[in-house]
Amino acid sequence: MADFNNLKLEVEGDVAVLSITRPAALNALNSETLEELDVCLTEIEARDDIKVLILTGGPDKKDNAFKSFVAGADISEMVNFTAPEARAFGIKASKPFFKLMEMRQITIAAVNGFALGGGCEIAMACDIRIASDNAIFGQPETGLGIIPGFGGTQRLARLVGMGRAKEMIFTCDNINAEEAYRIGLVNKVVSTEELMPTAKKMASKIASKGSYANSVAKAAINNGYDMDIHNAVEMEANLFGVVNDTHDKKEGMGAFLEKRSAELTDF
Ligand code: CO8
Repeated sequence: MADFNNLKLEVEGDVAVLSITRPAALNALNSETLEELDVCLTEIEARDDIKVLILTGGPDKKDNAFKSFVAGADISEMVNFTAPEARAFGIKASKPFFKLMEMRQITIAAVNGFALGGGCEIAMACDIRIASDNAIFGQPETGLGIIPGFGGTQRLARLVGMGRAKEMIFTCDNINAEEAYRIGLVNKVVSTEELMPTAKKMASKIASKGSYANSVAKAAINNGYDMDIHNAVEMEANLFGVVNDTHDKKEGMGAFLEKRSAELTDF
């Protein structure tokens, strides 16, 4: 793996934990971090040994406590952007963001503090979100005279519905983890201490299932979301055909019928 200034990757069995580590700026996303994320996620996707990826925020500079997931895009970098530079920055971000959404590994955001602006947006690009009870979500962009530009105007409405997305974006009000759970922005809320154990437990459970089947199910969910239901179900039938021609299908069903545990290996 390449060396990174703003990322830390730890692999335990078939689960990887990727931490964004810019303690001087509460893990805010600058160009370098976005470029590193793109390289790192590309490398992870090529690895057969990593089945599930957990994305989280590294510790704060002051007391080494976990205070921020990602406090947004880097305001000090964006402040002097021209329109073409801002557009290029958005496109630079869209590559790793789409990778999190579309890579064959299942992605879990373990949100351990501030998830503001680009931080809320990168969490939303992941398949699943688990929050610690001190997490804070928000889209403060219009208060800065900009709009959410890392997919927030699109992904937030898809996750929580248009009314709540508009309220969060227009008021810039932050919401706590319980409210994020209530509106469907996060899947689960746990104590700070339980955050990583819970994320790792869910990751291990996912990794124990058919990894190829999970990656095909992920593609089916993503691709079908914006299709009309007839085309979407036809696309699902086509992918169902594909997963019927695998080792894991024979092994998974064979093991059930023979009353033994399955050895699922396709990815
Ligand atoms: N960018 C740059 N630096 C930051 C950011 C950020 N987003 N957030 C925090 N920092 C820095 C602070 O400047 C400070 O640096 P220093 O110690 O050198 O003064 C350090 O991190 C610690 O921050 P604070 O002292 O402010 O910590 P507090 O605990 O007092 O406050 C907050 C924490 C509430 C999170 C506060 O830091 C804050 O409000 N941060 C900004 C949050 C924000 O507005 N985020 C949205 C940014 S805009 C965005 O994300 C747009 C995404 C789409 C872009 C599309 C482009 C095409």
